[in-house]
Amino acid sequence: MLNKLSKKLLAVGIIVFSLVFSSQAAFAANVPDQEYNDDYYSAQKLVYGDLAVGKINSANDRDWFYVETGANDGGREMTLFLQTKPESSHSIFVINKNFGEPVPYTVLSQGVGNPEWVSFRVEANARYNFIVFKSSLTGYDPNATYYLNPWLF
Ligand SMILES: [Ca+2]
Repeated sequence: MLNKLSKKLLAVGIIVFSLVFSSQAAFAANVPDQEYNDDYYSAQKLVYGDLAVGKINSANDRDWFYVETGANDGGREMTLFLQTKPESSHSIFVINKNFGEPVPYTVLSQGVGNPEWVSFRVEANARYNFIVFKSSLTGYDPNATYYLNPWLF
């Protein structure tokens, strides 16, 4: 039986989950991982609020996604959330800007061997690349689904 605190935490969790996965921009969509998307040039485009849904099919698989910021987005905060199965946290992700410039970010939530929720400040008219791949620290399940969600505040 749930005590009062657990119920409260559960309620907060459900609200956060709903915010992350449903109250995004009206045009947000699910974007399935489509091979081949293993490099900069084959990266799949996302808009804020989209939910990329995919699998790391092999140890060498890379899934590239990107978003482009607009002219008025400079100084805004982007969050990037990567969810994998807790028992097989098989994916890590890196974030870079344009053709590979590093992006300093703050870890909001730490997963197994990798951050799962980060935030960073964006520049206007820039391309941010997100690369999901197998962690070298953990095993992975080629059938496990990951969810990747960029959001701009
Ligand atoms: Ca891929």
